[in-house]
Amino acid sequence: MVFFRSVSALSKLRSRLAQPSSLNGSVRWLQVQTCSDLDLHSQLKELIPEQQERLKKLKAECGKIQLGNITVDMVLGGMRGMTGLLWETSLLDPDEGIRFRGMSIPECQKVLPNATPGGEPLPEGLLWLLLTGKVPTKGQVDALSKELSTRATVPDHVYKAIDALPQSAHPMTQFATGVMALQVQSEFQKAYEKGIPKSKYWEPTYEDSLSLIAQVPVVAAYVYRRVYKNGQIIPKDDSLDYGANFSHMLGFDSPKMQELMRLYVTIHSDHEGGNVSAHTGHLVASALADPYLSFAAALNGLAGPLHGLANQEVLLWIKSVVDECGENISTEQLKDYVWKTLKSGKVVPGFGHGVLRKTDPRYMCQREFALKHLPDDPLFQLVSKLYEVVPPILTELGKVKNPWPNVDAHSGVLLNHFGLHEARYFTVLFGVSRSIGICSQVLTMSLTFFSLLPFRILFVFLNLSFFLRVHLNHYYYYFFSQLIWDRALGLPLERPKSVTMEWLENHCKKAAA
Ligand code: NMX
Ligand code: MLT
Repeated sequence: MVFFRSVSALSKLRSRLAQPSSLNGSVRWLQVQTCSDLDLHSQLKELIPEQQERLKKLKAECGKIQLGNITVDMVLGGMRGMTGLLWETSLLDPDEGIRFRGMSIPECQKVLPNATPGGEPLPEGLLWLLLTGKVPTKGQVDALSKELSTRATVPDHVYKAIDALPQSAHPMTQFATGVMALQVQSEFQKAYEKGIPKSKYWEPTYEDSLSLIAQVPVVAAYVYRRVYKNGQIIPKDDSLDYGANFSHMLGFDSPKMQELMRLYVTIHSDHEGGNVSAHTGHLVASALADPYLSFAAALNGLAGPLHGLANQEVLLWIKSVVDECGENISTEQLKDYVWKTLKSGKVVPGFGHGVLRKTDPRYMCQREFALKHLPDDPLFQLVSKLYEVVPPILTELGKVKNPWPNVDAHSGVLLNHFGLHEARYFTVLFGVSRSIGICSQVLTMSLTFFSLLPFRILFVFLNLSFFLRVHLNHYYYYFFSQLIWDRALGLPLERPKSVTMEWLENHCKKAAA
């Protein structure tokens, strides 16, 4: 059965490859195709040393090549435009938006396995893609779902740590506290204390990362039910995939909400390495802090209103528009409201970006979801109106580099439509999603898929149980996880140079002389 599903997924992929793409000529399609068609075992043998040697070669041959000039503006302007980080899992283009391992969001929607035909991608599939650079089969994704659900048991002390906070504490504070409490189980920390050699760092890092990804939805759902549903906790359902199970634990079992959650987690997972949360996670991990410590730090950055908290701010702001002007607000009234916000010294939440210079494709795919599932929702219609009204006003302001909407401009009204009305909770959903991207950068088990396929086929013919296949997956993840990115390549402590204003003034005087 798994074999046939694998074949059908591969032929689905091949037929996609045959279709004309707006991105013809791009190497990423070639990579996907090449890996599918080559002899798997020999490809594996080739790829292992290649991947391990790649960084060494890059350093040896290109180490002294310049990447650009650093200007005083860049130092004073939050390092905008300064290339200074290595981040393998995704890359952001200012005009096209994010690509996960080279694939745009529409491409991921087409080729990643889904729960229902033509439905949204399963986040486990994206996790596989981020980790390996390969499109997984449905069978592999199902096995990964099982793997994650077997790891999703949260120790009691975590709930107690959260319960020690007032119920009124911000959900992000409660969530980050829960993640910090999870750290007690860190395999990396234990192994380091026992003196594990550097060459083996990847093993406990992998262990921690998968457990963390598996457990954050449980912690997040606990926070939601504690704060908003009188502490009535809904246990996980091991028959469900990652997104559907998260939705279930929150208390939402409608198929459309499950689909929304799958899409939500997928698109919020990763946004290259320089955004505040990813960069923070990477920086903290560079000190050899374990994945729990690193991810908790990332969450604290995500909780800022210019970053992840913007999704909360957007829905609250939209509701303030409705409270003041009603749902049937005219375009002129809406313009006035936007100007009023700006004149009071606030930003218009959900618009603008540090890198993007066009509408965020994550906004666009949420818009498409809304057009398909909730076209008549009054708040969606207001969001659509804002798309017409806000960009010209921000442009008129003169200083905003990107007047277009970002991911946060849309997510709240979708959640609100399906009953998740509590805006203060929204950033927690963003946080759960980002565990996938941040941990994937720490892990790179590029070759697992190919290593497994011959064994899978053999086992299907031998009719061995699903249980056994899951455990073999586990074994092979371990075996090939020597490619854990940050650890296996020994990326160093991150420590850029800082200077004072006096230093800059003196430097500029000398440069002008
Ligand atoms: N409303 C009002 N003013 C804005 C906006 C906006 N949406 N976006 C940028 N500006 C202002 C910005 O505050 C700055 O003003 P000043 O010089 O007086 O300090 C000026 O325009 C230039 O900023 P940019 O270079 O265009 O943007 P920057 O890269 O500094 O900041 C954001 C990017 C995302 C922080 C900024 O656009 C913003 O505050 N947007 C609203 C908050 C938001 O939606 N954040 C979510 C981003 C996505 N995410 O999930 O993280
Ligand atoms: C993100 O998803 O992290 C945000 O869009 C912010 C960014 O990329 O800087």
